[in-house]
Amino acid sequence: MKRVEEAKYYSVRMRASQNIADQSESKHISGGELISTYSNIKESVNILLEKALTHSRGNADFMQIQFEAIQEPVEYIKPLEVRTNEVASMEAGQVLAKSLLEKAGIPKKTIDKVYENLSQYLEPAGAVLVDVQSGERVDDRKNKGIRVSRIDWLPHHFERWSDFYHIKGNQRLREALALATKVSSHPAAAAELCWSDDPDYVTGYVASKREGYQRITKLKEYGDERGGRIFFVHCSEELDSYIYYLEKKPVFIQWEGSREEDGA
Ligand code: WAQ
Ligand code: MG
Repeated sequence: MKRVEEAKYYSVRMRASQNIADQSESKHISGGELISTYSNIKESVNILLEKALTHSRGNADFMQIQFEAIQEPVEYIKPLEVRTNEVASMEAGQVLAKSLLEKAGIPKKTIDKVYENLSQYLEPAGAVLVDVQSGERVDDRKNKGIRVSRIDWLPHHFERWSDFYHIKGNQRLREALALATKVSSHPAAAAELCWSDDPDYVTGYVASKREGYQRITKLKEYGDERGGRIFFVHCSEELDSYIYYLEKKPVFIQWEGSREEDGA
């Protein structure tokens, strides 16, 4: 008898940037990463192309979209619980973010140290890894940071999830919740702090396995192009294997519905 072939998946990634006049550096415009089947590659490339071509950070001078076959076995995980915290101002949002980080187990002195270095941590096109205990940056990726890749929802699972919770299911939440779920699901993960570098999006979040995905409706002012991601990590765990997991391990977010939906 013929053996059933395991589905083959492809990691599809995009990055787009802009040259800054009179400077050798370039400005990060947009990045994106998803998982596709072979027959969906055209559509996946188009989603990423669309994301980068119509970006509030500006028009790109450079864009790269690539796909590669995934060899590693796929992991399936459930999305973090989501809570939306409404705040009246950016200041109130930042106070809440710090208290949620403390609730997630990050020592206050580590949080303070991160906020002292914040402006430099908001520069990379990826995430910055910080040791929970020392508050020091521990990745060596300088102005690039670590880009989490090979992450997506199973087809239709995000739509079902957002319908069920009556949450306006935007593309941004789709991507951010998937990413935060992957990042937090490893033993080395303690918590994540994030807000967008897009000037027109001010909602951010603090995420951890313990406290879930805590959206905060305002973490910066409209028009501000500074944003980023900070992953608080337990350095007692092997850092290299965590970084490998973030960049290379294929993860699908799977949502099968809640117990109530099943009528249980
Ligand atoms: N891996 C690591 N870092 C990333 C990645 C990635 N795949 N994608 C983005 N970043 C970092 C990078 O430094 C960006 O500058 C920064 O995060 C912000 O990325 O309503 O839209 O894609 O619940 O602009 C969160 C709230 C929105 C969503 C976050 O981030 C909601 C957002 P953006
Ligand atoms: Mg962005």
